[in-house]
Amino acid sequence: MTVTLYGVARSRASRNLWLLHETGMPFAHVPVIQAGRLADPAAQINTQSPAFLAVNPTGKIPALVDGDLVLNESLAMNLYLAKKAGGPLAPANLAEDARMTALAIWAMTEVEPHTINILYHRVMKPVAERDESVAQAAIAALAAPFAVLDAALAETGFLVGGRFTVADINTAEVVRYAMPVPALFEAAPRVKAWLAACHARPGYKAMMAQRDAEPA
Ligand SMILES: N[C@@H](CCC(=O)N[C@@H](CS)C(=O)NCC(=O)O)C(=O)O
Repeated sequence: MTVTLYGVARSRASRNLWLLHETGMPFAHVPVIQAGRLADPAAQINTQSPAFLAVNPTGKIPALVDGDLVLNESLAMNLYLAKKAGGPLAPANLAEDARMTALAIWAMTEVEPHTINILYHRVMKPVAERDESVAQAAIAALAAPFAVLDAALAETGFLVGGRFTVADINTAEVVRYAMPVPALFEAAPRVKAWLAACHARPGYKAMMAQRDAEPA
C-alpha cells in the first residue's frame, strides 16, 4: 500500500521526504502549506483546510496516512517509515529501536526548541520582529547538547549501530536549524563533519531539490 505524506518540503515534512527518498519507497505527496504563508486561503490546501484538519486535527504538518494508520509528529513518522521499509536505516534489534526512540525524544525536547529559535530569530522572522536576545539564549543553551552529540559521534561517526540510520536523519534535521551559527559547529567538529556527511546523502539532495523548487 502506498503511503501518503502531507506537508510541503519547506516545513518539518523535509525530514520525511528525506527518509522516503533514501528508502526509495513509493509515496503520494499532498503539498499542504502553512496557512500563515498564504494570502488567499483558498489558493492551496493548507494547515487550516477542513480536508487537512480531518487528517491531523492539530493543524500541523507533516502528517502521514498508511491504510488505517494516521500519524503525526515528524520524528515518530520517520521511525515508523524506517521500520516499514526495513534495511540499514531501520533498527536492527530492540536495543537499537530503543536508542533511536530516545534520540528522537532528546532531539525534539532538548535540541529543537533552541535550534528553531536560532532559525526564527536569525533567518525566518522579518528583521523588525527578530529578538537577538532569544538567539543568544538559544546559542548558549545548545553548547551542552552539541558537546553530547560530538562525544556520541566519536566512535563511529554515526549515532546508532555504526551506520547511517533514521536516527541520523532525525537528529540532523533538528541540528540543521542551527546552521546560521557556524561557531556552534566549530566547537563541535565531529558534529560539523557528521552533518556534512548527512547532507551528502542522495536522499537529502533529492529532498533539497524538491524544497528549492517550491516557492520561498
Ligand atoms: N512537533 C511537530 C511540529 C509540527 C509543526 O509545528 N509544524 C509546523 C510547520 S514546520 C506547522 O504546521 N505549523 C502550523 C502552521 O504554520 O499553520 C512535528 O515535528 O511534526
